[in-house]
Amino acid sequence: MAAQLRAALRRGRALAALAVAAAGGLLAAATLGSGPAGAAGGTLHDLAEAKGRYFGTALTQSNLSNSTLTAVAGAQFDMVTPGNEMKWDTTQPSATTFNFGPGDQIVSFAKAHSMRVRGHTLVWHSQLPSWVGSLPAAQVQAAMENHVATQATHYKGQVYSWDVVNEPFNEDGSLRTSAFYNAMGSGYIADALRTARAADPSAKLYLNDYNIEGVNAKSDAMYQLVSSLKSQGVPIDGVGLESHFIVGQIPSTMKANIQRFAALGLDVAVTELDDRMQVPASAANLAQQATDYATVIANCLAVSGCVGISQWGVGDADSWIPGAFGGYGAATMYDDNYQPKASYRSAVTALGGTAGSPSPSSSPSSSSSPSTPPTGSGCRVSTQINAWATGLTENVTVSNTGGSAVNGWSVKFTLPGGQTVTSAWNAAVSPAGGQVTATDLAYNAAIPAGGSTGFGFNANHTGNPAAATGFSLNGVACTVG
Ligand code: 9MR
Repeated sequence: MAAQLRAALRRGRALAALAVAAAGGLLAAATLGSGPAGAAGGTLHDLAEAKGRYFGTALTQSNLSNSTLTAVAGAQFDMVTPGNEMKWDTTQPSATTFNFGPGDQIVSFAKAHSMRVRGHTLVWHSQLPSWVGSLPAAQVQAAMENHVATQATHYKGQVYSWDVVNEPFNEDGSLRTSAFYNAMGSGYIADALRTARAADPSAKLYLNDYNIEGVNAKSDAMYQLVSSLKSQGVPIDGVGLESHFIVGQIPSTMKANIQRFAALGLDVAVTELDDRMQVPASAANLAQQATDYATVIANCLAVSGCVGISQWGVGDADSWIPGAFGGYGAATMYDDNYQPKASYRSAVTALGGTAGSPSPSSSPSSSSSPSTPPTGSGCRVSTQINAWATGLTENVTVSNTGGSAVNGWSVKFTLPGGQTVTSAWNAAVSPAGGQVTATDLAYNAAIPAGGSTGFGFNANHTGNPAAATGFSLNGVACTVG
């Protein structure tokens, strides 16, 4: 019966099934099962479903060949977001070529495991093939509508939701420049939403962004945008809060923020949850991560319009964090061996289940063993980009937020694909693309505690003029903003 309840819930009849289950006294049964890599007391999806929510993960095509990973994914989660397989660079690599093979594989896995799919993403400035950026402005709208219509039609009836526009805002709440914004102004968002609704009327249509989890300038801008879209009758069903957190930094206003979006009649989803820390992980940070996961889940459960939570990846071994933030990792509920961490057990408890005591195999693995992070370290980076059709200028300001002066620095970062550095100032920059290191020029080697330094470069690009990402200062990951 618990299986029938799960199946019914996954078919989207959550409330009706819940009523039936409660009447039949089955609710308790739904919390008793435990699958691979679970603490005693119920899987994440069983527990979430009993609360009328889903609990999802992100999977990439390469993840599907890791049987340890897929066993945990299939047992614990009931929603899948393709990590990369439904992005424009995969699904329409040239104007006349559509490739839905990789996305279809993720959908097949989801179907085979009775999971639903969050489609991600139709319109995004990133992972956008260069041919789109090279189009004359007058052709961008038709290209965007064709892309949205073709992709949403291909997956019609197979996805629960679409992140129709991904990451439309800058940190200050202004709309981000992109091929779409540049050609069509802010109206590209409503146009994409209308086009998606026409293609797949039953998919929930979302706008999704990061750093909008708490109340701030960026989430205010999202709030104003979705309010305005709703008042104009533009189809919009939900807002996705990516939720890429740093341990100990869950915004205190997250619940209030979810509440204000839900009060507009919108669904809210936590779409890409992770909670990174310096590695090797300290015991204190792993404990804080457990608290953080419980806080996020409680914030969602507190608001009926919060429909579910997805973690970005299954475990620390497949997480995007170490590749993007040098020196950081251990961001998920499963360690490098797909053993549940303290954050998994606290998630179970926050969902109303009973977490067992940690088994020997669920103690921190080698990459997340306790250690003391370097003291006095810390940095914040802000970037400023001026781009044109084939080139860009990027200026980077690095602030030393640690407690002691830096004497001699090297700043590592990742350039988006297709960008090649042609000249630099105030730093030696090499290599010209990919993972890049900028080194001080002796005269600017010192950055006092609380002080900052700046360097910059010119680069060619092939259609993606986005800022560099994954900055670290002397091996310590920097926050951006
Ligand atoms: O997880 C994705 C990673 O494999 C890609 O390299 C990266 C490139 O942009 O995108 C990652 O997923 C992003 C998601 O699509 C949107 N929000 C931020 C996610 C992490 O970068």
